[in-house]
Amino acid sequence: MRVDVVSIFPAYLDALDLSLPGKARRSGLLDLRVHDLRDWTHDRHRTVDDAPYGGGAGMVMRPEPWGEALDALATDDAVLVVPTPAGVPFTQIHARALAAEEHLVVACGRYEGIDQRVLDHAATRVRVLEVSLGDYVLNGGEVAALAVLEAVVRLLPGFMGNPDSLLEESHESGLLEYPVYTRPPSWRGLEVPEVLLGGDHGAIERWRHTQSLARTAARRPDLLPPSALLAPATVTDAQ
Ligand code: 6GU
Repeated sequence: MRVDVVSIFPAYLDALDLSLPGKARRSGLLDLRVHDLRDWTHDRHRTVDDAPYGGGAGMVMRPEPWGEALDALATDDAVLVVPTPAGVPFTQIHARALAAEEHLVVACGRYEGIDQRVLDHAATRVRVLEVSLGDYVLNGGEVAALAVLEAVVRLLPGFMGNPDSLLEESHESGLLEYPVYTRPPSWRGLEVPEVLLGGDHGAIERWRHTQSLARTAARRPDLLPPSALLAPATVTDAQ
């Protein structure tokens, strides 16, 4: 997969050299390039922002550098990903869809956002996806781009050592993950649940499913399927 990231703080994206995405880059699974938006400015001060038409606080990113950057980077087959608190909530569904693409361009905005015409113009030519990480405000798209790219890259075929571990985690099943334990069996007076110490794999699977339902009901009832809402006794039993 080819990924181009455009930012006025390209050093934010240095973290992609670490850990698992770094491994994917070195192995050739991921061709990631980070670009400085100011390379597409032409004035002495390399200006990227200006005051908003209509007034109001903050600054807006000017369309010209963004237009030139996207002309240069976003080939017609690319998906343009724009992290913004005004986007649709980014989910595992998006991560899976993006992992199947050949080419992503990630446009990291700062200030109050990018002039809307940049996105409108890009949308005449490429698929545009404006995504938000959640209901809070970051100073710019860079940290969100790191999160989106990590979620996508770990799904690339051949990325995970053991692909089975992808199937069992939170959000792949539609429920939150059950609690996990390792040795020792007793620690600071706290015991590993008995069922996990026996070898009854059916009982373990049922216990884990019940725990997942209980956790999801307590923390994210919005994720529960309607069928789970009709069986509250199962959820209560698990706590
Ligand atoms: Cl994607 N961008 C910014 N700037 N803030 C956010 C966000 C994205 N998601 C949540 N807050």
